[in-house]
Amino acid sequence: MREVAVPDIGDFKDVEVIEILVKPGDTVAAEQSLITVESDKASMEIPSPGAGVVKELKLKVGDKVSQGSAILVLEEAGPTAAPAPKAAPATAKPTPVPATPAATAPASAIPAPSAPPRAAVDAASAEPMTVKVPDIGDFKDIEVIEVLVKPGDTVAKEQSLITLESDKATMEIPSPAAGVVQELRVKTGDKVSQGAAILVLKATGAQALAGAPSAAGSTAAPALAPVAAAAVAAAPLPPIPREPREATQSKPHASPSVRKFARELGVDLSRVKGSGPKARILHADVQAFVKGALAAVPAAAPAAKGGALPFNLPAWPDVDFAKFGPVEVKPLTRLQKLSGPNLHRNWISIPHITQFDEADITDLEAFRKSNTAETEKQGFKLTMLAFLIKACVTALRQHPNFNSSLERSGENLVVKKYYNIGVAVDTPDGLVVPVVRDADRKGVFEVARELADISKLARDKRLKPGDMQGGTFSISSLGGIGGTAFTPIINAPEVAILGVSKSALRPVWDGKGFVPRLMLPLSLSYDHRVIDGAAAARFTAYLASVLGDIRRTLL
Ligand code: CAO
Repeated sequence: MREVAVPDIGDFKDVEVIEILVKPGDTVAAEQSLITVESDKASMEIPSPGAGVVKELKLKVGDKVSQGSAILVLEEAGPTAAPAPKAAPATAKPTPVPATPAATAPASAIPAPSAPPRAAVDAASAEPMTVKVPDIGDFKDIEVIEVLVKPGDTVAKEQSLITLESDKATMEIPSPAAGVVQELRVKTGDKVSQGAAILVLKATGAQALAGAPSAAGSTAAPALAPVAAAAVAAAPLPPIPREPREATQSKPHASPSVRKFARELGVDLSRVKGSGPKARILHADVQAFVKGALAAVPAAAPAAKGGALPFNLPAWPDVDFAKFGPVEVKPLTRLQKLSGPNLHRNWISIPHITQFDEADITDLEAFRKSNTAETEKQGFKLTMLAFLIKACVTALRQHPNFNSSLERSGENLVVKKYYNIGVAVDTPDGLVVPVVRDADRKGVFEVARELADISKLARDKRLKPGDMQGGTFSISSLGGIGGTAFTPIINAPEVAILGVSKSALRPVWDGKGFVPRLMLPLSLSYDHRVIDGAAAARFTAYLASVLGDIRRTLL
């Protein structure tokens, strides 16, 4: 029994395990890949130091590992074909090394994530400069699997120029300077070694050269080469393994940046068809996959189309209803056709939770009624909804995350400092959600007047697209119709929506006895990626307290 650990991987620390390629019970051959680790610019597989049976895994996907981190426990199958590593007998070798005398020294070094090898430049040249493959140790004839720039492109310093790949290691070669690509000297499929010209770069300004020591004492020439050379010397490319990929695994074939891109979008690369050489997955393939998946969503909605559903669900049933009785076919309205796919997208892409609560609006209703005569004189109704809008603004101020949007990248929450409340309006053609803008700056009468105006515009089909944009939170009130609770669908990119049902008189215990109180049911749907359950419960409890004592909107 032997514990297999991460080998000497140079300065490569806290690097993420992106795949575990074996499981307990698996029989592995010597040199068979066990895990894949990945930094920003390089990925590599760590092969088994010997043959045997995997007894126990010591890590999981997402763990960060460094040299010496335990990978698994291996029950060895007697003497193996793999030669025992000299320095660390119980350690997986990062990659097998070609049997050349010079190959022994850098065998275990792979690039540090913080300092990937930079492309070398022709030290003697002034602008434009030839960017070359840096010192990549003893490894020769590595295939260029992607050329990431084209003539005319402006590149930033450290921007990846090409991707090189051997059977088990992939790495991107970043630019040593900022500039404009003038000419490419490589193409996909070329085999390159140290010193091979990658492209001709015209550096843009002094900034690109700043901080670089001068080349061989020259003061006039742009001094990029020593920087590149130093970085490369410290971080040679991963050694090249002997085993062909096909012999070991069938994991998707993609460069680190493509893997990262796919992870950001939540794309499972095993479902993406690669269009590159040897079915390699390119950026464009991931993009095409996402576009296809998005396009499939609206197509899946109408039953008549019978199209394929996303997530490999069975196709929508295509039934001849007329076989079972008389039917009438009514075309969907334009509005339904537009809003349906949006509702569907929101429903399947947002993890919805609905929090239910109720507010005691006895006093509020009395206050509303005491003011209705006055607003009616002015020509509009003072509805409960106007008070709800004001109360929501107060709750949103107190709980700002409910007035936010998740950035598309999923990296940031954009919290809005304005309060535009969308209101779902039921029209004969379908649902529309016009927006009451800057509700925080308007009095309840003004909100009520505006509500009357926009609901009329909606029902007369006179809303303009701008009237329905810029919302930060929505309310869907079915209180005038009935029901006790429902689960409204969030109006993306908002993160929450309040559903309101019909208020009713209920017996409420006041400590001494039951008293009749007018209770308003609240149903708050929220995006669980942004808001957790406790926050939602606090929000509705706070909102109920505001509705219970509307003076709180003044605080
Ligand atoms: N509880 C009890 N009664 C309520 C109430 C509540 N929560 N909310 C409103 N009412 C009453 C009103 O007081 C009014 O009574 P009166 O006619 O006696 O004065 C009556 O119900 C009708 O109200 P309303 O609908 O005219 O006014 P509103 O401000 O409450 O709502 C609007 C306006 C535009 C939201 C509403 O007309 C509407 O379209 N609601 C449907 C929204 C919808 O479809 N949501 C679903 C989205 S998800 O598919």
